[in-house]
Amino acid sequence: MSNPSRARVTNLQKLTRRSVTTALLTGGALAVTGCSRISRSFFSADTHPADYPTVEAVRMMSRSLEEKSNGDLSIRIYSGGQLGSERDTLELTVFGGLDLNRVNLAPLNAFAPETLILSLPFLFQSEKHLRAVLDGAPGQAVLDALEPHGLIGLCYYDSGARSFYNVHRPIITPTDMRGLKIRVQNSDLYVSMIEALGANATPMDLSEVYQGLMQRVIDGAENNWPSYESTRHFETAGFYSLTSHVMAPEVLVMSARSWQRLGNEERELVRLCARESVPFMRERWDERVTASRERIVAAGTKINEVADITEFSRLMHPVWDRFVKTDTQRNLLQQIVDMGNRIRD
Ligand code: GTR
Repeated sequence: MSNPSRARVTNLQKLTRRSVTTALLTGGALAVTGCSRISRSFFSADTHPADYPTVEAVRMMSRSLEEKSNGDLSIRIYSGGQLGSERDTLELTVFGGLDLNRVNLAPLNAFAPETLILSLPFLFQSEKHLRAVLDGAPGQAVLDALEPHGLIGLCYYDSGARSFYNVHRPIITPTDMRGLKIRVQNSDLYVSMIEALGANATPMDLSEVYQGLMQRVIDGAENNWPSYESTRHFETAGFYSLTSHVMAPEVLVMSARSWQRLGNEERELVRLCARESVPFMRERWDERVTASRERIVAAGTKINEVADITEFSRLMHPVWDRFVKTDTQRNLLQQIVDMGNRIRD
């Protein structure tokens, strides 16, 4: 069977990639309308397919931008990883070759240390805790921390909880992880989390994972229900073990270069429409988690609870100290932990 993600990177798409960059560099996304108003179509990337909640949310954002700007502003989405991996498209975004990008926080970990905080294992006590943090001051502080790196953080989207899956066996205790080669996103934090459990971490782009599992280059990976389903990894890696070790969110960013080209009113509109797409996305996300889980169960995937989640948490916890180094990070972390305690009490 062919790898569905990889098959998507065709010559046509390489061409698309080139033409998007060329179009933007030559001002191709700008068009003068009949009454000499400038209309602008932002170019946006997503690794997920067109029916994934993150893509649907940006599509919804485009509709409300168009409506509120009387047709002057809109978004053209390149979904399904057409423009490359998250790491590549982020570079393009910083450089101004792409206006918008929906990515996970993981590829930002290397250059914005504040993003590491929201990616720490076993940080959030519940979805309620996560959403309160993202909607509150700590969430905003992490979005603001992206600006010096050439990105404007617009909003977060849900990503649920990530759990391990593999081709061999159910992971019931951390000992079951020993020796497994687990694909991770390109982030040192993720590498450390896997090593803390005695497994071997292999950083790899998402588009290569299906083939990697098929050819046993890797034994497993980790992700949420919708990604495990939409990438069809469940077809080869048939054991999904509910560790729920990370709840790092998705983020929608705009290139600071594109941002600088906007007037104040346009900026406000972009921020407003991004904010408005969040509750829509959460609704779509919750539905998608249920639908994905049903599809995975129906396919005969072996799903298991772990014996004692505190064992996983205890082993992974030392990575907090390794990656939380600055006062700003410590401050953020403290706020998040305090919020969790308040919500629980
Ligand atoms: C998904 C996430 C993507 C990407 C992917 C991965 O859950 O939505 O942005 O981070 O995981 O594992 O590469």
